[in-house]
Amino acid sequence: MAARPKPSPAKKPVAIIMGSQSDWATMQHAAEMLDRLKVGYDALIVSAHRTPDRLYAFAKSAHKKYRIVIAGAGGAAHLPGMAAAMTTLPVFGVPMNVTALEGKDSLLSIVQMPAGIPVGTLAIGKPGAINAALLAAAVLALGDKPLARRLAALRKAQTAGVARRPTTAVNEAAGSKAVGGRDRSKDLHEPTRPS
Ligand code: RP5
Repeated sequence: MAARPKPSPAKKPVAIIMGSQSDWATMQHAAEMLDRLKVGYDALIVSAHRTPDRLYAFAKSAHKKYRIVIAGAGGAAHLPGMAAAMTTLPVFGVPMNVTALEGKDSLLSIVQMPAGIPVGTLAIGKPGAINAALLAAAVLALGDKPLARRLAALRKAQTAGVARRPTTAVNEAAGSKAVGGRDRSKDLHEPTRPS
């Protein structure tokens, strides 16, 4: 197994990998959060089942380019665990809500790793994708003070955006809000597409 790299300000410290193009609708929320925090990333389709050689090549060399891997997968969802088996980088797994079992299958598959090969498992779907990005940023912020300040500012803005009382208008617009009580959709940069 490859050794972990020395901490360095990599331009794209995060790899967002996903099992299928169909996962991008969910995983783009991780990309958007990283954009908001000005954290660089690559978004790649790497399927444990359909492109196992691509997964092997990615995971074996991931430490040379990245510091954190975010892996989204649905169904049998072997991607996060198999990536974690081949790298000592932190791997955060995001279960996709794409199957008849509504992501519960992916959640159980990703979370039930054997002792010795950890995958930090997030919530199913969009909340998990957003939180995987926030968690990745939090880890990177341990050695990056400007990023730590951006993360703290985002939390502060999120708190400030929560109204004390509900209103009809807020409830109707809730679907367009990513986190907190303010519609930030216009703040977002268009994420790099994986295909
Ligand atoms: C998994 O199978 C992927 O991560 C995706 O969530 C799921 C379905 O893939 P598609 O059939 O939509 O390509 O490997």
